[in-house]
Amino acid sequence: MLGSAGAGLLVAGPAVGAPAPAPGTSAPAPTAPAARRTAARDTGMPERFVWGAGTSSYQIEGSPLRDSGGESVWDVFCRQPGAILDGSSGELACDHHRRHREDVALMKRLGLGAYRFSIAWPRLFPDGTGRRHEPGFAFYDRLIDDLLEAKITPWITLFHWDYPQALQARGGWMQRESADWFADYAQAVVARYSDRVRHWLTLNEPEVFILLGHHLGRHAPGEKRPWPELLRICHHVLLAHGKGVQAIRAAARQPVEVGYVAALHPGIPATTAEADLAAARRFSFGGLAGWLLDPVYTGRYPEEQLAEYGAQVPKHDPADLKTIAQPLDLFAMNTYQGAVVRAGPDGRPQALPLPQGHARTAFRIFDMVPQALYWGPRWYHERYKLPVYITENGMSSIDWVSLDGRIDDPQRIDFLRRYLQELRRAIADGADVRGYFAWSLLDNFEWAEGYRERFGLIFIDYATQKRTPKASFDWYRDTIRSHGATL
Ligand code: IFM
Repeated sequence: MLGSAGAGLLVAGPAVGAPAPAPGTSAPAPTAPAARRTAARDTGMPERFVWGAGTSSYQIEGSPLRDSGGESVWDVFCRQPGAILDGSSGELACDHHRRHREDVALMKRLGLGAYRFSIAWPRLFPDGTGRRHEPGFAFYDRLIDDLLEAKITPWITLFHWDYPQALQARGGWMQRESADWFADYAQAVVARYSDRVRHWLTLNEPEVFILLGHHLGRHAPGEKRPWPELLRICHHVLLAHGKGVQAIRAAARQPVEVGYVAALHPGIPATTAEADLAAARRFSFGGLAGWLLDPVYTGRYPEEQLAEYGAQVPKHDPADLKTIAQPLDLFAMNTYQGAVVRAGPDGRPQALPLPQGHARTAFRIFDMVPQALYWGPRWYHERYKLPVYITENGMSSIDWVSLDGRIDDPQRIDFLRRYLQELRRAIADGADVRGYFAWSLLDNFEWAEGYRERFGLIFIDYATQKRTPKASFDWYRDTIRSHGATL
């Protein structure tokens, strides 16, 4: 999803210096209560650990336009010649809108405790605000009811990038009013479903949709705005989150848990030296990703980036930061990789290139760096003191149906096992991690890459819409069954 140009802006700085040692092997473990350590090592994950998988609306459902809903910026973007690598779109995707029953049955077979999905805003409000589209609301009623019947806890993300085109036409996130549009939408969704749904996530990976969609032009709506305008968008998106949380809490019909999902690329200390530990920690809060964390959790823009962005930071009412920093119940992180970091000569973090031939996934911008799930939860919990959930982790591989009908994806199994082992080690060493959501339940529309990247535990034959569980599906089912003891 993010190429090197984008990744460099999201995190503290470009990769420089000598090759990294094997990630994480030389750094110390955090100290932790011995009881917790023993529990996680001997018996797998802690008792109430949540085993989940995730998807998002535009990537699997099929466009709301097929159901007389509204258009999203992705419907429009996909029509631009050359925007999507294989010329495809999410028009039909996995046709989950019509096949959700079958998909919920597969989730049940997998033994999922929780399913994270997003709501397509234009499916409910074709114009973004105002007029409601009842068939859209009814679809999520059915999905939620089916999940509950299968004893799977729904986790809803309110916004995973399919912004209503009607609002984009009114200026979109450049308008301060966009925060109220989002809050009104959040209020309506929570009023409708919170009798049955307790887990709410406001925005998915704001740093990614802002950077790729509004600066690099690689994602919808395809804008290439200069940095000062991007920072204004950031401010409005953060305000939308804050107002959204207020709306969720005001509309909720039972106690709820609310979070905000960041795409994070944690720093892994190159050695046990204090300076390297400090550099890795600092790296984990750098760049645009860090810019969008502190306001949410501490009510302040981070000093380091304030100094760097200087006069480009938009003038804002300090009261906005109070609105943005609503109390949250959890820290949600999507993590696919991390960077091995050491302290540079000036003490600043230096990300080291991974050793030559280092393991990479099929989507070549994603390296395999399992220690990201050891250090990430540690750094973010240390700073924000909230229970951590890994809301996305997984990989795309080159999967196909073998002659015997099986889909063997040993690399995905190895990837998931390595990352989950690191997560278990983090828990054993004291990190408060409460759940893990594999990305993704189904192969799906991978944005600008189209259908070329397959992230699913379930293979989709897009010509027939046939679903076939991959070998990793069986592996994850067994891991869930053993509650991580077989890791
Ligand atoms: O498919 C995406 C998802 O929509 C957001 N996080 C990263 C995934 C893999 O690129």
